[in-house]
Parts: sequence; C-alpha cells; structure tokens
Amino acid sequence: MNPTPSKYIRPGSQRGILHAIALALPVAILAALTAFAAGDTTIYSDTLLGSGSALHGTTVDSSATHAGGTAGATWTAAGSYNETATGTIGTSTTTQGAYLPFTPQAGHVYTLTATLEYLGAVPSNWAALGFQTQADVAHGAFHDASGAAYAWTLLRKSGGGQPQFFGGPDTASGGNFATASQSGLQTVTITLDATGASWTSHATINGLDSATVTYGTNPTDIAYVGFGGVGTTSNTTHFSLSATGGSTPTYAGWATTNGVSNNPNEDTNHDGVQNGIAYFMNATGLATNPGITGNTVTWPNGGNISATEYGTQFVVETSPDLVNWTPVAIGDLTTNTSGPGGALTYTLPPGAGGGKLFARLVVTPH
Ligand SMILES: [Ca+2]
Ligand SMILES: [Ca+2]
Repeated sequence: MNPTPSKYIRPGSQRGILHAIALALPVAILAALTAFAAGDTTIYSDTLLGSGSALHGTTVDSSATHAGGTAGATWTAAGSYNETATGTIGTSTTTQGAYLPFTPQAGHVYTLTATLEYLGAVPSNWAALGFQTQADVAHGAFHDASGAAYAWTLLRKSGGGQPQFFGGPDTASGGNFATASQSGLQTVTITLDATGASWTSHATINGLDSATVTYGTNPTDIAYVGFGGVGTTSNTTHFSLSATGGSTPTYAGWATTNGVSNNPNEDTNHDGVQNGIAYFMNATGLATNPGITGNTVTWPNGGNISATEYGTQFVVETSPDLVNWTPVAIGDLTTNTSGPGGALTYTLPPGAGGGKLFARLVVTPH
C-alpha cells in the first residue's frame, strides 16, 4: 500500500528513508548483535603500558568525541615520559607533564582516574593527576604555570601531609584530606561535576574522600586533562576519563545547529541523503548513502541516536518489491553500536523470491 518512490513520505510522521538496493545472493546470515548500555561513557582510556617508547605523540588507546573529548587524540607529553611494561615512567629530574585535549561541558559528571606512584627519592616531591588550562609539559608540578590547574591531586613518596586535593585554580580550595600517609601505588579518582549552576569537584584515594569543592567561578577554561610529576621519577598507569549525563540529542536541535529544515524527509543540501539519515549518521556536510559491499550495507552511527533506540527511532526494513516492507528483527542485524564511531550493519539474507531484495534505513527521530 505504500508508494514506492525513494522519496516516500508518510504524512504525519517524520522519516528519513534510504533505499539500498542489491541482488540477493546466497550469503551467511550473521546475527551477532552488540548493544552498548547508556550511562557512563568513556572519553579516554589508556593503560599507559608499553615497551619503553615515548608517550609523546602517541594516540590514546581508546577515545571518543564525546562530552568535550576528541576521538583519536594524541598525547602531548614531556620527552622524559616513556610507556613501559609497568607504567609510564617519567625520568626528568625536574618536572614533567602529559596531556590530552579536553573541554568540560555543562551537564556532565566527569570521572578521571589513574593509578599513580611517586618513585623519587625526595619525599616532598610528588606525582599529580587532574585538569589543566594548558598543555605545559614542563610544569609537571601541575600548578607552576599560574591559573593552570583545576581539580587535581598530588601524591608524595611517603610521610604525612599527603595526598592532597585542590579544586583550583592551582592550590586554591583544598589541601590535605587524608590523616594517614598514602604511600606506594594508589588509584586516584577525581570527580568534576558540571551538572549544577556551580560546578563541584572532589577526589578519592584508596577509599579516602576529600572535601567537596564548590566553584565560585566554574573552570570553563579547562582545556586539557592529564598527569604530571615533580622530582625524579613517577609511575602512572590505567588512565581514564569518562562522563555521565548530558542532554540527549534531538533532531530539532541538530537541524537548527546545522541549518537544515525541521523535516527529516527533506534533503536540504540536495546531496541525495535525506536529513533524517544524515542525522543518524551525524553527517553535517555533504554526504553519500552507503552502498552494498558483498551483501552487506553499513550505516555509520554518528552518535545522535543510541543503538538502544533500534525499533523506536530507527529500523532497517527489507522488501522484495519496493512495495511491501518488513522490519528486520534486532537479532538479525550484524552490528548495531552507538556512536560516535558506531555502526548499523545488515547482511541481506539469501533466497529471496525473484532473486531480489531491497533494504532501507528508516529514521524516525525524536
Ligand atoms: Ca598508550
Ligand atoms: Ca542531505
């Protein structure tokens, strides 16, 4: 009963539809489905382990363009930092730092964690972890450059008066938070909560909590996240930054931001990709519809619609005749992962009557 042109529009609903057309040849059907739960999203993760080569210039182990992070980011690090089998060891006799680009965004709770150990001989020196306004690799003391450090901890080799946590800038708002010395390898977790009108931060080391710092002026000038050390050597491993929260994208918001019409059925920039499909792929410029490779078609999931929305905001449909369309069961998808960098992959099954089968993506965005 549906009209068959590729620009099919169902009145009263907002749809972006792509027809991917292929002959149905015998293929194996793969039904491996991966669905990622929403919630805590990893922005950066790096074991900081390696075989002794320099950290500087390496691509972080895993990354996502999400909540102020950048997919494919590379470390800006002092040349004295090397990824070794036991962690990233800094060997500078003065100070050293290592940073990834990161800008906090309101509406998220960020969790920064790493395992730190100060290995130097001088008890008063330290290893540090936190947020920075600049990637100043020569200032591993973390607060040497004025106004540089926010929400950061330091861990000394031994003795009292440490660890310490500072909300910042630099050594403002904070200080000692543990009555006992926390020597040796310690897992440090720093929380930066940017959900309220006034952002807050606090740290946890080895089960001990710092006081929570509430900012009078939110540290929106943070531009990096990283670690550092002052003194002889320090060891850092298992660095990660994740975020929860944030507003869920909407088609209307995306359309406004990108200057396209509020109708997902339209193709505002006349590139052959309807707005709704472009929204799914987060294609903000000229785009092309995916073709069939083998018997498989893959739509990139650009991060606007979670994989968990399959059957609600998007669905793959097949048809033997471009007239009658049948939704593909979620279990029959090859891949369905959330973006950015996600993918929706469907492998056309064999044995279609008449030797033809058509597949399309239908996007009904919120
Ligand atoms: Ca690494
Ligand atoms: Ca378009």
